[in-house]
Amino acid sequence: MRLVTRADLDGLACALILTDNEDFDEIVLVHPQEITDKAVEILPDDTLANVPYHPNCGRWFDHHLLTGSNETPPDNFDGLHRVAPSAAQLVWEYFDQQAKFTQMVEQTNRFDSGQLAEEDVLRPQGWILLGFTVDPRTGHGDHEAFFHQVLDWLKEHTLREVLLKPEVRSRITAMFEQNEEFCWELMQRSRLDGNVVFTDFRGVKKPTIGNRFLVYTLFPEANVSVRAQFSHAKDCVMLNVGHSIFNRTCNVSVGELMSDYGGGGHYGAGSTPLPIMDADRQILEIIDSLRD
Ligand SMILES: [Mn+2]
Repeated sequence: MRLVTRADLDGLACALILTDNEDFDEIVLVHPQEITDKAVEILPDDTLANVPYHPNCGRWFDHHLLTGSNETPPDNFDGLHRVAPSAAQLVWEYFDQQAKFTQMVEQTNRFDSGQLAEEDVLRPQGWILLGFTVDPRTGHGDHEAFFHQVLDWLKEHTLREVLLKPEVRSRITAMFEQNEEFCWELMQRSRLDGNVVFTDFRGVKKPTIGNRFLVYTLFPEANVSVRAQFSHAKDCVMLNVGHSIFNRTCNVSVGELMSDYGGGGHYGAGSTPLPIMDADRQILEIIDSLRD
């Protein structure tokens, strides 16, 4: 039996609860788009968590919107799906809300749904801090190996002990240094189009990675952000769109909008690949759809 999940804090919390209750032979880390694109093989006894539904899987937990680019599960599927702050919340409910995971799930809910204060972005602590260090979107190298390592540690140690591990501490230090540089790059590469802040990292060879919420501390007048950068394989442009977590006035469903272009996501955040040749036109179109 395999667990297929995403290597972020939500995936980590799902994995902790699932492996506490059942034995898994392997934990496979994927990007949600790989499930949508059917780019990974899914087996009949696979448990999927925090990723879209795949018709081959045995059990499924997810909290994303079901949009046009997703497969629809049968009514009697095993697992849980509804719009919720995190997939971990649903896995936790499925296994009778074990008290030892309550705090982790509460904090994962806050982190995954962006219910954060400016303080959590600038000076994160506890699960939120761990969340930023494991998050693939924060862009540290080798995040999959790190995810497995942190998962193993959390089975044996308290959160405080894990945050004190040298490997974790060095990531935290690197993250704060990068955030400073990232702020500088954001200021240079972003422009405000009414309520939309658009950041174009396509011209940057190796974009600095940084906290994805920093843009909202720098552009408090924007209520939604659009960020373009080349995909890892440089075969398309990846567009990331998100409602500001501080200025909560954007009422366009980002997940729906992204699914019009083949991507997906939540009401408040999502992403889509765009063909390189057509990206400029489609980006303008998307910004237009997001304008107040
Ligand atoms: Mn999630």
